[in-house]
Amino acid sequence: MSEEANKDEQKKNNYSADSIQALEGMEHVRMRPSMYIGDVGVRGLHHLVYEVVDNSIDEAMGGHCDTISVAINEDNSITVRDNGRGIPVDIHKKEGVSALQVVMTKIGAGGKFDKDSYKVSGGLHGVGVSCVNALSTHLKATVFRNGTIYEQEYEKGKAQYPVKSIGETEDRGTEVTFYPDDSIFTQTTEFSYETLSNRMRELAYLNKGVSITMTDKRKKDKESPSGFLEERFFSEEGLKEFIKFLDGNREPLINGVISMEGEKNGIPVEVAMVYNTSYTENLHSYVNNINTHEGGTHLSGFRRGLTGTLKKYADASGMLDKLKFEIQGDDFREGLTAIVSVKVGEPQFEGQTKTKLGNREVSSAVSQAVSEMLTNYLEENPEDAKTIIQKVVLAATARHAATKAREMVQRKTVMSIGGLPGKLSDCSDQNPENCEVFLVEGDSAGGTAKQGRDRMFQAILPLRGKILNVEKAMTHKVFENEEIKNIYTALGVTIGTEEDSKALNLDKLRYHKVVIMCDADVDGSHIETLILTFFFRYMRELIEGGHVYIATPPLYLVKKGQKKRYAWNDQERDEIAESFNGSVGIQRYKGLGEMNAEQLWDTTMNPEFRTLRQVTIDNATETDRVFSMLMGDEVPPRREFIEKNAVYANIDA
Ligand code: 0RA
Repeated sequence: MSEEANKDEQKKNNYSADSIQALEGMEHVRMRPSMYIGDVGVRGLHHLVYEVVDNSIDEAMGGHCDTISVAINEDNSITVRDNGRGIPVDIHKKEGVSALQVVMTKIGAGGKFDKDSYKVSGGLHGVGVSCVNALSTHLKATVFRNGTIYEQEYEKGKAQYPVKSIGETEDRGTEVTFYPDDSIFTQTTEFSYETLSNRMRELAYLNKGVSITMTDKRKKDKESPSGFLEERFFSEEGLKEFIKFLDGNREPLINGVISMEGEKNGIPVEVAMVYNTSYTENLHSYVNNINTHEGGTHLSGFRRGLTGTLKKYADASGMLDKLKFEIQGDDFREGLTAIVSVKVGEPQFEGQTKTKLGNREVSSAVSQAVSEMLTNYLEENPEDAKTIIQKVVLAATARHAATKAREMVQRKTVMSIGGLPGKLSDCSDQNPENCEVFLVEGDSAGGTAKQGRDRMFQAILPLRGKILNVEKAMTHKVFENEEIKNIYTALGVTIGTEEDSKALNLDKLRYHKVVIMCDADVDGSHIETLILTFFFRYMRELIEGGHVYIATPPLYLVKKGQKKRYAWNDQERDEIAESFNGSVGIQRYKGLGEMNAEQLWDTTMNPEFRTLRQVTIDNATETDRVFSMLMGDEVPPRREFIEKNAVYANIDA
């Protein structure tokens, strides 16, 4: 064999060996999708879109692209387009096929062959667009590059033909259209416009100067330029604007936004913060555009920088001279809303949900950045500085008073046995994994639930009327509240770990399901929101652990003679009535109290027939904004929200 032919033979062998490897990679993604995208539920489905968009964001961060569009098409497929350089289509030396095909079909290939690319973005799992391809029944990639339009299509990740040119163009960029595989995403393949647009808004704030348009072609809108439901997100000032959007429903304590943007020790750091008149602390942190729920070194760097700088300023001001106790870190963060965003080349993610940044070097970078930013601001705005320190002193004083209340909550839970709240009807099973507790609105419904339950594994905790609105209450009031104390004690959770004085300790959680059960009316949903607000602000780990559920009692009982069926909405009611043909009796349940124990068990509590809605936090930043709007002081935005969502409020009309 000639040398040339030998080389060719070798190349062919290599090529097939590599493509077998690639295939195995794709097969593995399809066999174990959760390993790559977290889960195959609603969250994983939307993750596919983020993965594709992240590639375009990378291109934008490298300065090659400023416009991205994302569309949910009429057939529920997704199209993402950018005006970047376009994925290269020339033959990849090592792989023997086009670079486009490598990017689309090789797990973990990403943009790695382009060493200069400024690649710090990438999804939570950083798995790349090839994973999306593997999990799609069909995907089409179109590249606009060198004056030519190139195209390649794939099925379940397999290329259907080599890259071909299909025409000429003056555009530049990449377009990807994909159809999620319903044999993988068995729960649903329907995309939520709201979920996607919330994420696109967030990305626009985190990457200023990039225009991101989100379109829903399933919904017509005569007023928008495209004729479809559409929003364009664009931020000139980045985090500075993001924080105004986030905190817009709270009353500002000072007028200014304190912000900085720059590089520290080679790490790009962006910080923005405001103080408001509330008592809650709202810290949001991002690494490479990913929300780091569990915090990490960047957040601890922020806290350290903040505490150090404010303490120094306060000491020098003499405003602390009369204070009889130490100011703590927490005191500096009451009424603080802040966003910290860093870009890290090789992020190490730790923690239960892999959303905690571990890189040591980031801590001092952020801490230094914050010190400089804050020192400047305090010097230039002495009035604001005074207002902030006064608020801190107030917080410290209140906290001092609250410590007792908090300790009570802690001590009680620690000696939990015998210390359970009198109102709790506990279950007999001792294994928390099997157990559930129903938080029930009102004593009378509580009584019915107690009769109807399976006492082996179901406990009942009745709550008196409306629980405290924690969004408006000072921390010590929260810990002094009887109903809230009962919740802590009944659940067996404690506050404070070695690392974080506010963290929730779930080691002794007594029930793995905590079910909120309220009337299916306006009052009921208000109480439900109050309880959720409490969980979100004070027991977020409980939600994140997947322990919080909402029960769904029926709205109607349709009867004809001996025949009886329940309905959960108007449509169901009408369908049942029709199937019973003839005159039927319809009972509208206004509250849980109208059901007897057996009915409540059959419809709402029996695991075999009930529907529990699990509470999840899809986007913590947006959830924070919504709670501050629903439960805060400002009335107009709340009214607007309720009017927009009047379908729910109308149930009783
Ligand atoms: C690597 C190299 C080059 C472009 C890209 C990746 C790229 C990837 C994606 C994914 C979505 N949109 C994208 N846009 C660009 C180009 C290198 C060059 O032209 O020199």
